Order: sequence, then C-alpha cells, then structure tokens
Amino acid sequence: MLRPQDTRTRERRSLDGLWRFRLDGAGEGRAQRWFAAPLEQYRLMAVPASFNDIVADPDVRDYAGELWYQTTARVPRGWDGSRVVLHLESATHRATVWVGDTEVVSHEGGYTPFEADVTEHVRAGELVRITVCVDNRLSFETIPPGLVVQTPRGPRQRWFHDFYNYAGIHRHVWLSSTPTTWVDDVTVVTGLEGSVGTVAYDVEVRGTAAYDVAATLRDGTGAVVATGTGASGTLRVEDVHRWAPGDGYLYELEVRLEHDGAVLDSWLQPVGVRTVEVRGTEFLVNGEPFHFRGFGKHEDAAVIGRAHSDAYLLRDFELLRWIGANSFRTSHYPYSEDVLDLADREGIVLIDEVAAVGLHFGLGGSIPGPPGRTTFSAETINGTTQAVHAQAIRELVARDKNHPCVVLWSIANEPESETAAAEEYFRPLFDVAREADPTRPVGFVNVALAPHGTCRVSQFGDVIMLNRYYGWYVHTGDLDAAELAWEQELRGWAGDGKPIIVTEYGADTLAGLHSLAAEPWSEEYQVAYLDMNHRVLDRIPAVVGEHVWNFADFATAPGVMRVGGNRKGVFTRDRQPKAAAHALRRRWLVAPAE
Ligand code: GCB
Repeated sequence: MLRPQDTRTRERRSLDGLWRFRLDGAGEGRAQRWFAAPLEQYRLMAVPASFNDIVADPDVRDYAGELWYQTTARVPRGWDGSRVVLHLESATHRATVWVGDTEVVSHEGGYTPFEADVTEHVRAGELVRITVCVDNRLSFETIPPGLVVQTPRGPRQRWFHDFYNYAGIHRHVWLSSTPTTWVDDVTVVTGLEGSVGTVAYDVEVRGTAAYDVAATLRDGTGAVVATGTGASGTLRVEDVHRWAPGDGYLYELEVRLEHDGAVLDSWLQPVGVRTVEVRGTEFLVNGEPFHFRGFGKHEDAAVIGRAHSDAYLLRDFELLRWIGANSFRTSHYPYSEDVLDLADREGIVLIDEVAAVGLHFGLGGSIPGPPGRTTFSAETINGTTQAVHAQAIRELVARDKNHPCVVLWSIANEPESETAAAEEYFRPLFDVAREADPTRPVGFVNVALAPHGTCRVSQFGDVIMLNRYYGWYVHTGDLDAAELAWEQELRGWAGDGKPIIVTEYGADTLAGLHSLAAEPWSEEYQVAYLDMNHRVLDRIPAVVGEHVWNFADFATAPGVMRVGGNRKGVFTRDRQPKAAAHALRRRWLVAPAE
C-alpha cells in the first residue's frame, strides 16, 4: 500500500473537514444500518481530530464504544476509467468503513493506514456517502491493551499506559485515483561504497496491462543522476550527497510503468542515501558514531488531542532545532506520515515505535485497585495479542521502511520483561521485525522494574534502550543518592557490549513553580535533575543517546501522580520553554558533546 499522491498519472482529493458524528452508546448502529442513510441525530466533528476535547460534555469525552463518522464527497469527473481508492491514514483504535451501502474495509490498530479499492462502488462526477464506524475500546487483545469497566455513567475505558486515550480519525482521509495497472509498492534500500551511493529498488505492480518498469533518480535540482529498467535493480550515484543527521538531503526516485512510449503510472519516492549499523557499543550512521540528543514525544495538543496538525508539526520542529536536538522517539505509537516526511527533509533521526505500551500490569496505569492479574496469561496478554502485535510491527515497517530518518525500530515500551512468559512472548516478535526489515536494528524499551541482570528480553535487541527515573520515582529529591544508584546500574548495562540509548529520564515540573532549594516539581529541580543525569551519562562511553522525557507536557488519565496531565515536558503543552529547555539548549547547541 502506498500513500495517495499527486503525480502525472494519479490524483488525490482530501476528505478532511467537518463530518457528521454520532456516539452509539446502545451499540445499535450496525443493526440499524446507520451507514445506509444520512446519519441522524448527529453533531459535527472535525477530521482530523480526537473527538474527546472538542465536545463540551464530559460524557462524550470519556465515552467508550463505537462512534460513527459520515461525509459525502463528489468523485472528480475526470476519474472515469481510473481505479478509485479510499485511504485513511489512521482511525483509533479500529474501524469499519462503508461506501454507500457497501462495507469495504475493516482495520485493527489505531496508528497505521488502511484503504479499500472502491472503484466498483463509485461513479465519476457523482456524490458518494462514506461512513466510518470507529471503536475506541482497548482490551487485553489489542495493542495497546486496556480494560473497559462498568461505571454508573456507563462503560469507561481504563488502560495501562500514561497518556489519555484520545481517539477518532486523527489523520488525513483521501479519495484517490490510480491507473488500473499501478505501482502497488516500492521498497528502497540505500548503501555507500566510498563516494558512490547505491539505491536498490524493488517495485510491486498490480493490474493486467502489459508494462515495463523504468526508474529515474533525480537530485535536489531535478537533474537525472541515474536510471534503470526492470522491477528491481540497483542505481549508482557518483559523488553522492549523503542523507545525514542535520542534513536531510533527498533525491527523488520516479518509478514509471511504461508501454509503447506511454506512461501508464508514475510514483515518486523521496530517497535519502545513508547507512545504519550497530558495531560493538557504537551506533553508526554513514559509518560515523551517532549520539542521539532529543526527546520522547507525543502527538498531543489542546483541543485537537492526538490529531495531526501541520502548525504543531512545524512548531515542534522549530523547537527541536532551537534546542539543538537531532532526534526523537515516536513514543508510544507510529506518528503521522507528515511527521516522518518532515524529519526526512530536516535530517532529524527517529526511533520508530510500535503502539505496544502498557504490556506490564505491575505498573498499574489507570486500572483501579490492585492489578491482581499476571501480564501474560491465556486470559490477559495472550497469543491473540501477540498476533495483533506482530501485525502492528509489520504494518509499521511496511509504512515507514523507505524513510531515511528511521534508524531503529522499537517494538515495545516498558513491557514486563523479567519473566519467562515475557521472553517467550517477545522472542518471535524480534524475528517478525527483522524479517520485515533486515536493514535496521531492532530494540525495545526496558523498564526500571527489570534492572540489569534480570531482564530476559534485552538479549534479543541490537541496542539497549532504558527508561530510568533516578531522582524522580526513586531517590525523589535526593540527587546525590540517585547519581550513585544510576551510575551503578548503567555500568552493569554497559558491560553487555551493546550501545545504550537512555530513552527516558525526566522530572515533573510545573512551569512557573520556583524553589531556591531546588525541590521536586520546581523548574530549578528539573534543571538540577537533568544536570545530574548528564554527569552520569557522560561517564559511560557505551551511552550513545539521551532522550529526555518529555518534549512537552501532555494529557493523561486523572491520578494522584498527575497534575493536569504529565508535566515532565521541557516545554509546556502550548510549546513554551521551561528553564530546563534553556539548560538543554546550552548543553546540546552551545556546547554539544562529541
Ligand atoms: C515511563 C513511560 C512514559 C511515562 C513516564 C512517566 O516510563 O514510558 O509513558 O509517561 O514513564 O512520566 O512516568
């Protein structure tokens, strides 16, 4: 599946805007065929947006169940004879889609795209009704997992992770046209041989017409630098301009299907020529040691929730540049493809994460009362969950494999990892990731409850990724004790001979709260906490990355540990700096480490 594109043979029409929207608390929409007529008793809803923070009604905000979205669109007149595709970049957490009265596709998983060939169900020039039934519920057999509980106000969603369960249609929806013989997938793998760049491409085609495949690689000025023929091949670029952190140089590969001098289809694939390799305790990009400086982030903002916004995207990248960050992790789910496109262009490096977060009942999350359940069992996280997880990995790799910005796959955040059940659950998932993409390293993020010497999953990773809160959740307010304990644990990990990326360290901080004694929650404490962490990290050569938690404050479930959400942001939720942002800028931009 390729994202819709405008090329000389393809067009796309955005279906973003105001859709009809209706909750289905009684679960009757399917039986009553709400898709088969204009949706009644509706309110308007923005697409893309999370629905939760738009409606001024707490019962809507916290609703758990099926949600109906509907719009009508006119199929462009010029599309007669084309293949027509309906493409949703995401629907959280699952969806069923009808075009007119016909069900065309269902999809599980809230953060990857899906589409349906709807050619048979539409006519060029005519209006078509599109209905999407979104389900925002999480269970033990979803990624991420959750639990629906009954409350006096109706069913409510509980979950094991630390961010609000925003849901809805979070990204663009497209109606698009392609030729009836079309480029269905393109895979690009790049390499370096001295000053020569190699671009191996592989094209999948569908349809019945006769065709030849032609490939043309152009540089940033549009000049042709290499050409090839055939569905797969390797192009060579003399004096290649490498894609590198901070230098997001992109070539463009045009893949054409040709017949008798006519172009049947044309697909444009941006290409950044770079290599990624783990060697000993080093993480190499283009053969040179790379040190990750940046954040764990969220797609999170007031009003729009988890929706994609070009404005927030640009603001966040401005701030990354301002602070001297070179990378971030798409914690804790795949982000909008617009984010990856911009990271490619800006030379920002990404750790790309599957939405497998909260696979650890020892952490509690928003589940009331003592957990009383084991994480992995037939009744909880089980073989079905594992199959859904494997599919989520495959869909992430299929979507993001051609992005030079992605240098590492993270297949889970803070799962239980010290048990035999965890080892058994994760071993095959590493294989799934490596089979889907043999070219990039794979890892998972280890939790403090499985410290060095006890974790049974780290053995499978190419890198060690650690979330640690010495000085916050442990040794709270005692940075001296925290420094000793942290260094001791980190030295243990360093002995494993793999590169270590500290994927989370952070302290909740209320912007504007000051304390001369640098007490927890104050801006002074966040600065002192980060300083302590950096002293420790700088002493351990195997540490190749520092990602502060979090880039910005974000919404969570209510709880005694959270004051208006998680406040570990270095920026506030509206993207203004706390004192720690200035301190990080001094470390990363003014006097960056080697
Ligand atoms: C973690 C989680 C992250 C939380 C963070 C915290 O380890 O990975 O999702 O938000 O801790 O602030 O507690």
